Amino acid sequence: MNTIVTGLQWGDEGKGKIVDYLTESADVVVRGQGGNNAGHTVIARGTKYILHLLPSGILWDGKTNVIGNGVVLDPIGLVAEIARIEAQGVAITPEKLLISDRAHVVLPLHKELDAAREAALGDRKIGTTKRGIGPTYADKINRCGLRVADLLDEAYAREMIALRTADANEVLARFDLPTFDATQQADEIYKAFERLRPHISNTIPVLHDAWKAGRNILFEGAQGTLLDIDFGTYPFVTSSNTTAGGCCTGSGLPPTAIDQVVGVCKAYTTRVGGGPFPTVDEGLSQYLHDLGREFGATTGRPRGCGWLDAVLLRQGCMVNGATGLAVTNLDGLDNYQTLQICVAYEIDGTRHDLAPADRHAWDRAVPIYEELPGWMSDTSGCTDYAELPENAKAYLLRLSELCDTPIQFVGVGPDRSQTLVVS
Ligand code: 2SA
Ligand code: GDP
Ligand code: MG
Repeated sequence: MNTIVTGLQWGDEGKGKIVDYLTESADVVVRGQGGNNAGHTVIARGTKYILHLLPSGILWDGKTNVIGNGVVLDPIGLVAEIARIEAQGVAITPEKLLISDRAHVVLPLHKELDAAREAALGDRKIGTTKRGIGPTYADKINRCGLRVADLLDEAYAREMIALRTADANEVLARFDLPTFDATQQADEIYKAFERLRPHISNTIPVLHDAWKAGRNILFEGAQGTLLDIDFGTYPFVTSSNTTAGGCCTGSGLPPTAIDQVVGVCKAYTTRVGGGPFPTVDEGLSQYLHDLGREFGATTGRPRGCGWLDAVLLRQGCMVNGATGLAVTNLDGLDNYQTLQICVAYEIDGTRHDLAPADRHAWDRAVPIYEELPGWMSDTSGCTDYAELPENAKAYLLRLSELCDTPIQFVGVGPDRSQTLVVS
């Protein structure tokens, strides 16, 4: 069974936890897009791990973890992450972690360009994680990027880094920002690369062979559908295809190999960074922040919170081909008297069941809400779907109807054991 786990909202849906749960029966865990802008929180055996580039399967023994070609890889960031996770007692060996030789490399200058561009945008900034994601994907598409395979030929890679640095310095100088020294930058990259070198390989046959041998492959999506470069709230998106298709192009495993797509969403909605968020609710944000919840795993930024938006989820299920929903953080709503679900938008007097493409229409989108009664009881101790309060089940059922997708998992707490299997 080959499975894609994809986020249906603006990221941070709890994918890390669902992937970790599914990893038990997986042989291979793959990241196919994004970079260390992702932050996946996994609580396993009582220990909290925050993963950025490492696939969640790294926390298990005997699993193969692949960083695919579609990922943008910051060697310095990855080495720091490996050191941090190893310090938590997890060994990261070349057998456990494979890095595609086709992945693109994030250089320090990409991070600086990311920050410079954000500063230049002023009020219209995207709210990026400043991890250099956009500039690195831009170089990839512009065909001037550096790939991991290039690093294997040091003389050539140093030449490329020098060219790229000269280009970037021109831009940075325009913003009166510090420029880079190409040699120093290449030295930093190579210092980190030595730790990664034993992990580099052509990962395409590894995945193909695993598929043909009937081993279970699990794809760990990063960010979410609404941050997808094509299907998200453009331009307030990340620079990769975060939807299910991106897992195939980002790994080399074809669409015919995929058996199921699990769409992960929270029982409410959150977003960090700029851009539209029709169902945002100040009261709900305050309530969840007061509970110590909803702060970014990578940057610690408080996430804006709002009501469940079925317009966005419906579209997310369509473009991902979700075969099941994993609804996390149900426990976050335990003590709310009355809950709302946005079932459609009204834009200029017309009802819309799907999200608009026109970026200005978002500003005029007024949510049409359906009100449902809360359950006013603690769900975090539930160990079986049947134990959930009736109103909680009714809330989930309504969500499932609105998206025309069955509920497969429900999350009632951050721990691995707090995942209820529905079907
Ligand atoms: P970028 O850095 O170019 O990918 O930013 C572009 C947009 O994508 C959003 N984005 C994210 N949104 C939620 N979570 C993300 N990762 C971290 C986490 C967030 C954190 O998983 O907790 O710690 O702040 C993530 N990564 C990118 C970003 O906010 C921009 O809207
Ligand atoms: P990801 O980027 O989609 O993997 O999600 P993050 O790890 O960035 O954010 C999800 C947050 O919700 C983390 O703090 C998780 O520990 C937490 N979490 C996940 N599922 C649940 C759940 O069902 N209940 C609660 N209370 N927390 C959860
Ligand atoms: Mg996250």
